Amino acid sequence: MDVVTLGEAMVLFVPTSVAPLRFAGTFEKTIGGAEANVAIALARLGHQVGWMSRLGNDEFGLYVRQYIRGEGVDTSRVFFDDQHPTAVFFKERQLGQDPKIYFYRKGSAASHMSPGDLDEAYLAQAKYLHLTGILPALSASCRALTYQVIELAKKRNVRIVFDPNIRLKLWSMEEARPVLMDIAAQCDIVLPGLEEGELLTGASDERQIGHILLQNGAKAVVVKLGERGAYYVTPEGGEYVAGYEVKQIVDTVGAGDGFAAGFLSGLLRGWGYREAVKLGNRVGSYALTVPGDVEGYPFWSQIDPAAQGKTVLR
Ligand code: KDG
Repeated sequence: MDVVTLGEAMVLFVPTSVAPLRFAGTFEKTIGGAEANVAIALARLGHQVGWMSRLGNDEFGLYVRQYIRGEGVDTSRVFFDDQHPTAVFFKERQLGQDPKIYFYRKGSAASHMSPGDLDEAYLAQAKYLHLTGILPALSASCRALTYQVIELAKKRNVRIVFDPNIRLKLWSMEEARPVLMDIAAQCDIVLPGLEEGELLTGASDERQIGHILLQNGAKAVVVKLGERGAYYVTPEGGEYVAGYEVKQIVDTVGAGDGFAAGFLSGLLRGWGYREAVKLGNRVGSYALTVPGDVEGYPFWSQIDPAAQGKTVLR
């Protein structure tokens, strides 16, 4: 297993029209959820990846598992919960800007995950654990689960990559900051967006953010800068890596997850940070071209045309 991740996936309804949600009559049904997005993008890039979670024992839960399993992600550690439902969320499309997001996830099956859901042996086979700041925001038991998985990953020498993914619809910044900084301190690589880095550290530019998060305990920090690309820094020094131009941006939701997948894919291929960040920028840019989260993520044959025809699925 290359990467194991854990978190909530939801059914996502994307209206077919650009209008306030109250006037939207038809929707496309798909899925979203940061960690599942990363798992799907990694599988398309050719990696062995496992997604751990809980879903409601309902039609939506079966749909979400089928979708993610159909992408080639291992779902053998996904449990079905008879008591609590699968979460859903909606995008409200807006002309020329990002959609508004509406979650219906309070009390969901995934929010009832707890440390008892973890399979240490399963985690231990992975090279990387991918974590986001959404999981600890879901509930107290999910927060306990986050700390537990970090402890187990460290014990079993699984490197941890952490995307803070601050979701202020789930908790306040006052509540989030100490928890996310504490988690960031225990992870190997931290991947904040610029605005997230500012909210977390109080610093106002990527260099300061990188410096503070290294001081806090990370071994490497990559600050995502949108169309400017990304800035990465390790104790050896930092560098800017240019982004990819996208002519028509449809929706930026899911781009950070694409970045995490591309970056991890580069590291798994044995590349240095510069090349890994470049691949992260590239995979993230594909996500900008579609209204859903995951439909745009590229297959490896799109990244490396030489791979075309050599592999059936990816
Ligand atoms: O990164 C994309 C996610 O934000 C989206 O799919 C929904 O997981 C989600 C969340 O909790 O914000």
